[in-house]
Amino acid sequence: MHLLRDRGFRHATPSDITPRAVYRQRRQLLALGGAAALAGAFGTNAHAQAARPGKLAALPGTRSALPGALVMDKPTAYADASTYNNFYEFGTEKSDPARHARSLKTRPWTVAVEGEVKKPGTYDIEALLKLAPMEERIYRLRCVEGWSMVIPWVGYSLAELVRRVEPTGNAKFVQFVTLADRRQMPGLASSVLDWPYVEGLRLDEATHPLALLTFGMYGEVLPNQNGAPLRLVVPWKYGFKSGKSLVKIRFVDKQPKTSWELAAPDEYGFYSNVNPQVDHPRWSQATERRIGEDGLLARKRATLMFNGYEPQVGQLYAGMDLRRQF
Ligand SMILES: Nc1nc2c(c(=O)[nH]1)N[C@H]1C(S)=C(S)[C@@H](COP(=O)(O)O)O[C@H]1N2
Ligand SMILES: [Mo]
Repeated sequence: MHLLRDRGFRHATPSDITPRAVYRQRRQLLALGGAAALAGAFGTNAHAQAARPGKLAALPGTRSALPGALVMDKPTAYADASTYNNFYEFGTEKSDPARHARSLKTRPWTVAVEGEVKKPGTYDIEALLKLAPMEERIYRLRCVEGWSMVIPWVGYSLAELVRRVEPTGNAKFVQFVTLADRRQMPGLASSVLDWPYVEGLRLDEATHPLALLTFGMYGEVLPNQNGAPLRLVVPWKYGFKSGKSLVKIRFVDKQPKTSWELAAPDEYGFYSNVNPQVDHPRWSQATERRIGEDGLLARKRATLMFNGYEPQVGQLYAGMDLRRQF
């Protein structure tokens, strides 16, 4: 029995998602005209793309030199990455966050660091922006629902912050707590998840250099619907591990519960590593649709172990039974 169903909600399945993506693709083609669309489909790669959308404040980052940090796949169009979102605090439809997050107040903003650290405290967003040099990292992000995007994020390794707060020997896990404000977030009226949205990582996952504390995308500050003013991006895990609009980071000795585990423990485990060999109980995880590629060529991509980051992160899970610890 699925708790999500008890809550009157079932996470979207890949078959629910495709028609919307096809519709979006058609609309884009109409808007762009054939020639421009062809150039978009075949003419660029990740390293050629430089133009920023010009909608929000610039937030440049130096191209990352970290192995695996710049995937060569063509980046998803900004228009898609900023309008096809999961951010349940603003509603469960993909179009809800772009519509309802507009009014989210991202200043003033602080992040509390608590628990097993020698330097707990409250960090202001302006201080966090200056804590380490900003890098641009082009990551795949794959949602557990079976779609993926390629996004040029701007931020720095979460490890930079972790190092400065000095975890004690008891810190084994990190819990991430995101904003839950009923006055600003209409989705909190729904019981689809327990609020606030909480996520977690093992300390060694949190300090892996690919785990990105993220402040921007496409050379600008994050749009609210993508998790402004700061979020996590953990590229080798399903998208829901990447909590948006963080307000608290807590270092703990025991594995913390996460919102998705609490909602449906048989569907969502703590680790949630992208794994084409471990299906979701209601659908296969072997393939994925890249948003923006649907429709025209109707190409399905094979999902890669650890979302393609196996050379960098595989060692973290050596000796684990990833079917049991999914
Ligand atoms: N606070 C919060 N963070 C969240 C979510 C959410 O509902 N609330 N959804 C997650 C899911 S399911 C995905 S796939 C990614 C989507 O990030 P994007 O919209 O920037 O692509 O955000 C994750 N972070
Ligand atoms: Mo997701």
